Amino acid sequence: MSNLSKNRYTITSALPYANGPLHIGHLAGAYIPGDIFVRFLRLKNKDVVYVCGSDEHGAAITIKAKKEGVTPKEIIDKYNKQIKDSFEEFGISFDIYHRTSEPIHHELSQEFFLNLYEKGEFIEKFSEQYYDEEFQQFLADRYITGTCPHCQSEGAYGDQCEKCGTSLSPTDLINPKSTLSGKTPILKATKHWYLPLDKYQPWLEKWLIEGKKDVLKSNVFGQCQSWLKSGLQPRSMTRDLDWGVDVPLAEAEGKKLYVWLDAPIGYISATKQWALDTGKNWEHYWKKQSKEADDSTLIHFIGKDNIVFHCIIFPAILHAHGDYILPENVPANEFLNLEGDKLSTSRNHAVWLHEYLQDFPNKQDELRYVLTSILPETSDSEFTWKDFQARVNNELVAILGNFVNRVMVLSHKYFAGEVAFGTDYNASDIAVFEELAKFPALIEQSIGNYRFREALSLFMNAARLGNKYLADEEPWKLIKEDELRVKTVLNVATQIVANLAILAQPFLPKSSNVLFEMLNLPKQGWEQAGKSDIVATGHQLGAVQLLFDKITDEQVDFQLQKLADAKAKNVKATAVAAPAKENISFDDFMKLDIRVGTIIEAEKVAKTKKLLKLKIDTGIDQRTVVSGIAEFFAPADILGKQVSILVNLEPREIKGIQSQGMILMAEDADGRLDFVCPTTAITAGSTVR
Ligand code: B3M
Ligand code: ZN
Repeated sequence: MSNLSKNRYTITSALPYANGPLHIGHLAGAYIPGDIFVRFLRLKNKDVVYVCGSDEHGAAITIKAKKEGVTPKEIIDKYNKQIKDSFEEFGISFDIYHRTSEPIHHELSQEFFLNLYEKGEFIEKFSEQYYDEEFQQFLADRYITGTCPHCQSEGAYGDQCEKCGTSLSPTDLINPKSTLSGKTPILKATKHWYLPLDKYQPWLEKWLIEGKKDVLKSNVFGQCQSWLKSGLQPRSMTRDLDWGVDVPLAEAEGKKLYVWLDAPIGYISATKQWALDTGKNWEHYWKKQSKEADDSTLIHFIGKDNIVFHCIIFPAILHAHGDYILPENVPANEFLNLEGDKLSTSRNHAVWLHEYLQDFPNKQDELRYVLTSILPETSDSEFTWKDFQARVNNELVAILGNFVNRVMVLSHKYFAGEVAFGTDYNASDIAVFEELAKFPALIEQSIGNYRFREALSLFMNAARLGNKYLADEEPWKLIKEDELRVKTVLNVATQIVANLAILAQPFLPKSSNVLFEMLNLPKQGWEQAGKSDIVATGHQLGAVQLLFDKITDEQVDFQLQKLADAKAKNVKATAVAAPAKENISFDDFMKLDIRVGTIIEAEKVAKTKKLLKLKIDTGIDQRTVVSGIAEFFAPADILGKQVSILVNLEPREIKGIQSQGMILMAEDADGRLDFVCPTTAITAGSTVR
């Protein structure tokens, strides 16, 4: 069952937060699938608009701004540009890449809110919420951290514990702290407008569970089912924040719309702007049409963390509004992993698109190809650089590139690039044409069902068919005795190249362009695909160009080293931030008797790597201490050094030596040790507090 029977399509890919660069996980989640689908629809001459843009509101933006010490506006301007450039480079063919900070978007979001408000859809509720007195700000979502009530781990956020995955609200947190001031917040009453998702639950069950059981991918359907099963709760559509779309009510001064209310409306405002720019009617793509006219088909491409917003919350909003079409499908992907580990922005475990483009300029299609081959369509999948290399070298170079190159080079060598006469097709030629003719429908079927990996492998099978044909016919051997047959073989092979040029368009847009250039043909639509007479006899081919070249071992090693460096750096950074221990009383602290002492003797403890035996003048006495610092300090270098020593630690026997006390050492993330010592000479026996 292919769902490509409609005439008009509204296609969206998730609006990325403009708070950081994109990585391969983003491409594999929402953008490559969306782009393949849209390119295919265009080839089929459908009326399609493909919209996206930056999501420029919410705590994701303001927290990043605070971290970098700049304004939110500077953050969104910087990353909007970077993200937009990356999309362009990879040929993600949006009709518009918009921004939710644009006035047209603020207006439309407010209109939506007011529409629901005037219908009385919202529940207005006062509730006690955490408030940072120093920053005079309510603490929504990620502005508050504390201990998770479920798994007891520190650093859970006000909306979610990332350790155990439980979704939380700020008042669930134990020992809550403001991420702004670090202080314990107070509770303060505030008013918010809630969307009664519980009220829409019966409608959602009918629309989603009954209506979309056979439409949604199973990973998507499963998530929806479990959300509905646990029962929907009213969800606040407003926030106490100073960044976002103003709530358009006099009594809501200083409040903003919840980012997940305004962001999906961004799809619509982007379409509006596109329509203004191109003289189209945006309502055809979003609003329910009259009985006679066809509704547009709305499809959201997203990653799996956005499923609830696109399958439940946004549809509920559209439904409550009433004038809008609902999504036909939400073909969300699962997650892409990298070299055996989750992709992570905070740990810098990622392949960043802007860095890839620097390291591999002109290899955009190669990454598109590999990511499409491993799209996490039904379960998580994994990118590794070795696999990237293997797929590029063994598939793109050795099969597709090799076939095209041979056809082109031989045609130029034997016939000066002319598709010479030769249509005296024999049985094997006809068999090849018959095979070739099957691909367009098969690929269409796969794309129509969001099986892009399958579609791509079908495309490669078409290239394999060509490669095999040429290897079987061996025109380079025939040329001496049967030039006419060679003409025919190269004619057949050239028709296959032309087919590949057409079939490649959804997947490998740059390479497809190069193929058409080499063929010296204008771009062809899908209706030409499968034919055996695309290139006319006597046609003059263009110059030979290289389609792909190999990825070297050095390139792979360089990328692996980069990931290893990031990991090493990250280990250090996170270890430094080890959480504080539990509080102790002042009396407890005063029990420690720490003095300044002087090292007067030092020697290695035999048969150990780490231990030094020290004699310390503590001002009280001279005593022996065994200390595990031998890897960092040579005995001769520390004689006379003043150190801090805990003198009332119970004596312990270490390697047969009575150790009377402990030298205080600082230890960094790598386990490197250094003394905690006075910076000027001070009398031995002075107390340390
Ligand atoms: N910006 C979340 C994300 O980037 C969010 C998507 C909005 S889609 C309307 O994952
Ligand atoms: Zn937890």
